[in-house]
Amino acid sequence: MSHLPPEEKLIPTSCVHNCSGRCFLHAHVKDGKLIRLSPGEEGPDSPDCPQTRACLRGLAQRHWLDHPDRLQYPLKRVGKRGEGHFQRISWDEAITAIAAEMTRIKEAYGNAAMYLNYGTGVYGQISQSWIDDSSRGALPRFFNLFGGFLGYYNTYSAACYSAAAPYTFGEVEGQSPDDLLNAGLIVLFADNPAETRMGGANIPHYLSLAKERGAKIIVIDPRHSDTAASLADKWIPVKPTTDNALMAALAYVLISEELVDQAFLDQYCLGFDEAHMPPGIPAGQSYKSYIMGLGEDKIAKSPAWAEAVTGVPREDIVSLAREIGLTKPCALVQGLGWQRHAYGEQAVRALPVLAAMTGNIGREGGGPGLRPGGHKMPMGWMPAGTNPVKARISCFTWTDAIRRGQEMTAADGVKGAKRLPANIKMIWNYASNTLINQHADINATAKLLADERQCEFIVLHDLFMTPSAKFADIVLPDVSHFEREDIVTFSAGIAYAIYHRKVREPMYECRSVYDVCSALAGKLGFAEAYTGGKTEQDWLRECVREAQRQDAEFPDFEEFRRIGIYKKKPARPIIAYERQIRDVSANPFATPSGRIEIFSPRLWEMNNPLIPAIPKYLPAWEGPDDQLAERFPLQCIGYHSKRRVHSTFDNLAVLEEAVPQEIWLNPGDAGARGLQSGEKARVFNDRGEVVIPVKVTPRVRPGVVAIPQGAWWQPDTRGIDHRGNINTLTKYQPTPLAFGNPQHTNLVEVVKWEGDAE
Ligand SMILES: Nc1nc2c(c(=O)[nH]1)N[C@H]1C(S)=C(S)[C@@H](COP(=O)(O)OP(=O)(O)OC[C@H]3O[C@@H](n4cnc5c(=O)[nH]c(N)nc54)[C@H](O)[C@@H]3O)O[C@H]1N2
Ligand SMILES: Nc1nc2c(c(=O)[nH]1)N[C@H]1C(S)=C(S)[C@@H](COP(=O)(O)OP(=O)(O)OC[C@H]3O[C@@H](n4cnc5c(=O)[nH]c(N)nc54)[C@H](O)[C@@H]3O)O[C@H]1N2
Ligand code: SF4
Ligand SMILES: [Mo]
Repeated sequence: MSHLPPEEKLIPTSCVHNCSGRCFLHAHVKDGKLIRLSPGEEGPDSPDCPQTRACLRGLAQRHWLDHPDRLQYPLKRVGKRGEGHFQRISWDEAITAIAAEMTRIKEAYGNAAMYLNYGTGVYGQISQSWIDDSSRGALPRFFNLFGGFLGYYNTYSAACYSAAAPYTFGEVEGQSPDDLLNAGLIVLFADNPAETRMGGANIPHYLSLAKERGAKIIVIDPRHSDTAASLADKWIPVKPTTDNALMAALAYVLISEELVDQAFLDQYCLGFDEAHMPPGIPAGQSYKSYIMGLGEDKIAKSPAWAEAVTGVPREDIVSLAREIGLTKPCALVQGLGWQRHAYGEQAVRALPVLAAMTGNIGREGGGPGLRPGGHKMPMGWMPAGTNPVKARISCFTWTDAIRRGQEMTAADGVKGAKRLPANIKMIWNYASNTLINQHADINATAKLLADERQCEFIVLHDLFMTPSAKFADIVLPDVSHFEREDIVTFSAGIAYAIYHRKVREPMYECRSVYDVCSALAGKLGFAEAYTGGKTEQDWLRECVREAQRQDAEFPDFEEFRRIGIYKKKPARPIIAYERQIRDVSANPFATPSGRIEIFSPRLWEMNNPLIPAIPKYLPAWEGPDDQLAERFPLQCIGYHSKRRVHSTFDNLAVLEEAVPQEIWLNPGDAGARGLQSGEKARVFNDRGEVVIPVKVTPRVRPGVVAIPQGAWWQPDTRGIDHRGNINTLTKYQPTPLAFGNPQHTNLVEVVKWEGDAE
């Protein structure tokens, strides 16, 4: 940077929040102080090797790093849990107290009573907070050496997706987004990458290029999302939870108008029609029978039928089906929004059927109807060893595991053990606001956590006094990722790795997760086993050695650390299931039948009408046709907004100026309630109430309201939330197959807020 003042130093670093981006940044440092962040300089931009280009949040985060509310020293709770009263303690006191409680809980209940809560605040090969695979990272390493912990599978992101997609395909593969450039038509279902995949090298980049090349883009979403607004030729506003009815009608039109690639279905798929069913299944169970009204329900899934369910006019359904059937190739892409719903498993498996019916699987410019995949970047991890506790829960069910863990079995999603050996008695909550803010039904969670006899000890490690932190017994101040070193990788149209260097010394008394775990290991007598005498940088050297082992061109450690970013331009896009489609007998799908299982015999054997063997439309609890709609007539969905990364940055005023927290309400629904933009509304159901400003807009379909998820819960003395946290309204009811979080499925009523009577 030639225009850089001589006293300013540029340090390559990265933005690493859980927004599905990883953007290269340069930190401008003067006299040891961070004065500015700018997009990292990383060579020329080109369509096939785009620059990473940080978004508004990434560039604004200096105000977050230097926020006056940063946690500065360890805190101990005084008063009742959840009241939010704390007292300063020293690190020595904190480590001593945690070690003593951990020892007590281990002796009284065993290691399976200690839960590491789901959290996505930190990515990195050492400090990663999301510990799904417990064989990596500093925190699980510590707990494994202490005798193990209750782990989780699943994510709050993609629970239904990860559980359901393998029943269709065996192994799940995604087409890489650089292949979108080969598509003639792109249909995005419940996908809003313009907000959820920001950053220059991400999916919107490829969507824009595809559009430039003449591809048509259609968005299916109850909201006119930023993606619909900025990239789409057409928006189809469907009622939430009804996409399966829409897709069934699309299949109906494809069949009726003979737009089906029968040869593809015959060769690669199981269960599309009665002639291709597994042995021993009674007649009428194939997908085609279900669609044409020859199945159990005897209902033809015609566009007229679907119009009544979905709210999408029948002629729009017919023309969408024709476009999908006639445009070759066509990329059908799913987001994760429709699977964070009641029966979220069903939509996940239905879109691949349309991709198969139109012969788009394994083809350039087409795809399997799944999420996009990405080019991989090899990288080592700080090894965590193995967890002696084998029991795991679906991450959404941790509140159940506090209440009644020992009753929980496979029927509640427990894996690795017949039943849980213990109720959860201790939670370590690292870089997570899921303890309160991000989990469903906040009022119920708050009540549960307030009872100190149930979960006896909660440690929380964060940068801020979040709504979750208020429920901790010990709060530890972490360094930010600008105050330590780590490596992150990114995988989309291109793959890359970023070394984020320490930009400045740790602030206040903040300490990193490795540092905290090393101190605790020392207290508990296994420091040497934990650290192996290594610093964080020593571990990172090993990570890079592993990358070099897998990729001969990967730079050596010093070089990588100096330049900060290593990008890999792929030779060609990833075409999902290309091998299988080329020769399915030599390369069968990883399903029991070796085919794409439209009908899944494994699901059939479960014999559960809520987990059908073929993807079906199942009317949702708290869906548009639930009786509860008489009292709470509006469907309330959440979404991931550009304003925040989940709850991260909610406390950043400059971002609130850019995108205020408000509920979207259709003009018809607003008019009926006498509400205008800028006024405040009460939004409520039997679980809770929020007060939030209204945005009256045709960008959300009638009968639906939308609140961006992630606002910091701010209850008054009556429990009414004044910040607009949607989890005040969401329901705790795990989905049937995945035991996932249906946090977008809620019925509410909205009325004008008449002021605070308190
Ligand atoms: N209603 C509803 N709820 C949802 C969702 C939804 O769509 N609707 N989405 C769900 C999804 S997909 C997810 S992934 C979860 C996400 O939920 P969480 O994983 O809890 O994500 P955040 O709310 O961003 O919380 C991350 C925390 O990490 C902290 N943090 C940031 N940087 C650091 C650091 O360097 N060190 C430490 N120690 N802490 C740090 C932040 O301050 C913040 O408190 O939410 C889920 N909840
Ligand atoms: N800016 C930003 N980016 C993020 C995140 C963030 O918090 N902020 N979080 C990241 C994480 S961890 C995740 S998991 C992903 C989440 O990615 P997604 O789950 O894909 O994001 P959502 O916004 O929940 O849902 C996508 C779209 O689905 C729509 N939708 C909701 N219900 C339905 C439905 O029933 N049918 C249809 N057709 N559409 C529906 C929503 O209106 C929304 O526009 O985003 C990632 N990216
Ligand atoms: S897209 Fe994500 S990683 Fe990139 S700058 Fe924005 S918040 Fe940071
Ligand atoms: Mo997520």
